[in-house]
Amino acid sequence: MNMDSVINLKEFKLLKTELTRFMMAYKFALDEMDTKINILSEEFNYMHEYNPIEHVKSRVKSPESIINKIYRKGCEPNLDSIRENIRDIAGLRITCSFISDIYEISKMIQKQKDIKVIEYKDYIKNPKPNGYQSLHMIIEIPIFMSDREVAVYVEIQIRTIAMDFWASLEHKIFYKYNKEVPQKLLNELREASRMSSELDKKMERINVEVNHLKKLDEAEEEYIVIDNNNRLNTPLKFLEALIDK
Ligand code: 0O2
Repeated sequence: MNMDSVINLKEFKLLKTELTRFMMAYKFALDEMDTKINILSEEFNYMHEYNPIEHVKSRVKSPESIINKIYRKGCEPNLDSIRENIRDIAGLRITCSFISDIYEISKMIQKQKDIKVIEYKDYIKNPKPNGYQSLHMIIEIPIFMSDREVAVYVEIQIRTIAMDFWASLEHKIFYKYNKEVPQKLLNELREASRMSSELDKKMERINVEVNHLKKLDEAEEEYIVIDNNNRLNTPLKFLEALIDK
């Protein structure tokens, strides 16, 4: 038997194990983040009778996309360099109901002690030139394996339904379109982003006003309960009774 091929086979097996471990860490990081987001969502719902999270999507970047990015960024093709340079191998996208929910959820994530925020990009306050909006964070989270602990980067994108609608369609329209996009279309795209941002703001305003009305109703209901003990059902009857006395 050729000894060179035996060594190569051993090396190949080692490489395969290392590669599998490398990719598994990203899957585990996403499992951990999914659990964290589910806890936040359920607890928030229970405490505030309101769920700010519309839906959550997670994905591990495909080997093909990783290779394309290595090539695009010109980074060294070894695992350490890939880990350091390609920080969105694990990606989590959280779609929220309102803009304020985005910041609320982002703060809740940042406060967790095992999470380290590495990068924070606010494309809502500063949209990209094409109109893209989202809150991006690169976080680092520890994963405990059978014989080691590894710190894994996860990219978190938090956006509203309207921001997600715009980004999904923009991606669909321009995916694999490598030519220069005419200025007229770029302007229209930015305009669409501005319109969706207006819609977000309007929905948020309506929500704030309705919440205010709900609070007033609740206060009145409490008042009625107190009155019920005195057989007086509404503030008006209470006043009438006072005048009669
Ligand atoms: P995919 O397939 O979604 O993963 P990076 O290239 O990540 O090292 P960059 O470009 O500064 O550095 O990162 P940034 O700005 O945080 O954006 C990364 C991701 O945000 C992208 O990942 C997209 O998912 C999303 N994104 C950014 N800009 C746009 C945009 O103009 N339109 C849409 N639809 N999505 C955008 P990937 O790796 O490009 O793609």
